[in-house]
Amino acid sequence: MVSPIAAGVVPWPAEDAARYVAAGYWEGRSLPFHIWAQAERTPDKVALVDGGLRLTYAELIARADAAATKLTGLGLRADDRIVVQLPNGWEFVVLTLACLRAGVVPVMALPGHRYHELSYLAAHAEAAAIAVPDVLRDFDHQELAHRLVDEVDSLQHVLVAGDDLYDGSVDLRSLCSGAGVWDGAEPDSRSVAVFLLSGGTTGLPKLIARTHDDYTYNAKRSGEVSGMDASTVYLVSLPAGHNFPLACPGLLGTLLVGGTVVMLPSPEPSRAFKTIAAEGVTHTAVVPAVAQRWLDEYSSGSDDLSSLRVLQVGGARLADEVARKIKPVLGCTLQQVFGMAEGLLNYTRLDDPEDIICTTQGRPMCPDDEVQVVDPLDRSVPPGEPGSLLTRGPYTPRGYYKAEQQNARAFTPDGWYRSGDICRVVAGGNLIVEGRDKDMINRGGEKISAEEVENLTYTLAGVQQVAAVAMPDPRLGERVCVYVVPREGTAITLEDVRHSMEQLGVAAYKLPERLVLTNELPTTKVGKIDKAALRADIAARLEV
Ligand code: OOB
Repeated sequence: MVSPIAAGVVPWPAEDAARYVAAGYWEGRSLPFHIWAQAERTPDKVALVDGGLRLTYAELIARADAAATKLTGLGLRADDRIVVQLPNGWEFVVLTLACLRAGVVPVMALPGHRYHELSYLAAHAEAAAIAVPDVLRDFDHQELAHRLVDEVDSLQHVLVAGDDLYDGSVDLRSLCSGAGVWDGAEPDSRSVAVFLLSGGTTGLPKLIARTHDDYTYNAKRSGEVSGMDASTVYLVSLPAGHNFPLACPGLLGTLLVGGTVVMLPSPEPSRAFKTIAAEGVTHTAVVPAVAQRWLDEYSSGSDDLSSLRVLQVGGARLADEVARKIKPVLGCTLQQVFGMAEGLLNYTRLDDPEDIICTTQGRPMCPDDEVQVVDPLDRSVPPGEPGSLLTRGPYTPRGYYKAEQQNARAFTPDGWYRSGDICRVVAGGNLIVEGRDKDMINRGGEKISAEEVENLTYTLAGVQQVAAVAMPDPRLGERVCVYVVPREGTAITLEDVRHSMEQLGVAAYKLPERLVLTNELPTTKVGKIDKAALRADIAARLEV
């Protein structure tokens, strides 16, 4: 028999897998099996809303089945990969369901990604296809996708959601608009359902292989702790390919319980408020920077937000003062979510005391999530003390895809994932995120690897040494700052660094927003660059 576990995917040890099956977390069916079963129970219910388009469950699965068949017609087979970089819209949902149904694995790229990221992702995943919009915010995604086909050996098809198609592009809207019945095989439940991207502390993002068994549990259990049921109307306004709006519980969790998914291109406040009022949205997910904007811009009486029951906030630390305003201003229950594409999800529960909801980032959703808080030598710290969070569990894979070297660092020999987050465990097992010991910059929920920014900055001839650090920002939490030691006789400006990164086709959110020139970088006792000192330095400069 062919193993369902593709080369390069790190499986859970057999004894753990058996435990997860016995406990009922892994149900042994594919993710689409569960969604299609739900659709058959409520065929006439509205499943998906995008502007004026409303699709019932019957229509949605008929479209996804037809699209799955057409993907097969293009030559795509189970375990083939497709890089998906689509804006929030019905095409994203239909294509994702079609892929899941046919066992074709979507690689969830982010909207901001450009040549630098997409060429790497397509090559690393050996993707056979890429799905993009034609032009979005003045950027020609279709042109870039065709350039990638020329450069990446495995890449053959460009699927385009748009009006203005090049020769050789596949019309994604028409691919996703038919009605059909899929008669292919159901994907194995242990096979990969989606590839998510890691926030990344190394040069380029790593791929996280999430299986049908584990990702179904991820979405279903999240739906339970978020109080989802068939009456749920879930608004997607963060980029849909991110784990949070995709499956925590996100759009997949909503479809698993027979609710309605509403797609919006962005969380821009006035449109989000109008949509919540018009569609009777009950649940949505935002990052802290968006929660803050919603609080600032909502004035009671303008739009009726009374349908909103749960506002999930996660992706970066939510300040306690901001958390306390959510219920009084927006009238809904706050649910803090401390999650990661690597797996572990912590949620405050809807009926937790207000103090827990506003001052902690919640607790693991699964009884078999294992968490440990350790010191730099991996020894457990006393209860209540801060330390580095390690985790294992039924929806936390034991390694990144094809990344042996990084796996040796990011996972312990017995399979614990080193989250890189500094946490404290308080009463009731709730976690408070105090900081992190990974070299990452969290710009309003978008994760940027300091090492990647440094490597890119080193491509400038005048740079002798560089260190990228987070600088505090009132709106986004953090932004990227680079400290540069220039070579003698050269002048380097912020514009030089940004321009050179733009030329390399790097996503705009990673471009440094401040540059500090210096003669030398501080070092620690062991001779490493002292990033803590640099973070303190930039914070002090901003206060002046
Ligand atoms: C979510 O996932 P990723 O993979 O983009 O980022 C994970 C990292 C965590 O390790 C932590 O450093 C940070 O983002 N983070 C938080 C946080 N939620 C995530 N830091 C402090 N407080 C929080 N509430 O960001 C993600 C995935 C699923 C659901 C929600 C968020």
